[in-house]
Amino acid sequence: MASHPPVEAYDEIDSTNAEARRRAEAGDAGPIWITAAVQTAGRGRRGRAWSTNRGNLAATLLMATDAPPVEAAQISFVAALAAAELADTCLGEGVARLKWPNDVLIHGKKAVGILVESGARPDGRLWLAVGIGVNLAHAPQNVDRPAAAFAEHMGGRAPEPLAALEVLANRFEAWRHAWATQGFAPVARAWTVRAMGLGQACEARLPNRTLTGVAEGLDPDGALRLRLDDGTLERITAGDVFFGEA
Ligand code: BT5
Repeated sequence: MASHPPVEAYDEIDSTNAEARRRAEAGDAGPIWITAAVQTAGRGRRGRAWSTNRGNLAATLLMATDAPPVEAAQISFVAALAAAELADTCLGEGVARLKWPNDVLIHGKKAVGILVESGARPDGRLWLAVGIGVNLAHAPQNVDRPAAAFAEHMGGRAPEPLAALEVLANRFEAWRHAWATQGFAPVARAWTVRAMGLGQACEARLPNRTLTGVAEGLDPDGALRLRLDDGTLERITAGDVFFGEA
């Protein structure tokens, strides 16, 4: 079995991604998993908040890479696959579906969020903070879109966060290895098998505009191919996409 980087566990922290960033900016390249039972300032993408209640998993892998930034961002698909495989062990094969770029949904509701942050290191490499939040035991009620927790769909109790991290970190290591040795293609293939919404009507809310069309699939670099209503093809590299949701 792939052995994963060491784990450092806190009871409470502001945000495991913030801690990874602090360490990276102080010169630490990892690799290390940082986890906390409670986050007081968990963060999502684009300044949004992420809530972590006790019983859920919040973890960030701090690592360094030689890959250029565009390629390095593909690590978020590695994280999504690892989280989906953690879900398989709790919920059964294939229950978890992936939504571009890296949400994990259970029966259409978000159960996992992923936030990748990065920066330049003095040695010219990049540091990456790959943050993964998993609703193992609880789903928050006061969020914009419906959320799910693993426990709601399991016969028994959800795993303890540290036990779940053990599975997640091993699956992450296996996919990171595939990505490092074979490139993005195997990751993209596995992601596509689990993807929701491909071939369906899609609304992409980008920082400065909203586009509608049909989601055709992943480009070789991880961008989402969106066929617009007028027939032209757009590559979506950042933003939020919606498939028949509000
Ligand atoms: C994400 O952002 O989905 C990335 C979340 C990453 C969280 C991990 S936990 C470990 C590490 N440390 C951190 O501080 N962060 C990472 P985004 O796609 O922007 O989604 C955020 C939105 O999801 C919020 O605006 C809420 O509406 C909703 N949300 C917040 N908490 C949630 C939860 N626990 N479950 C489902 N949805 C949630």
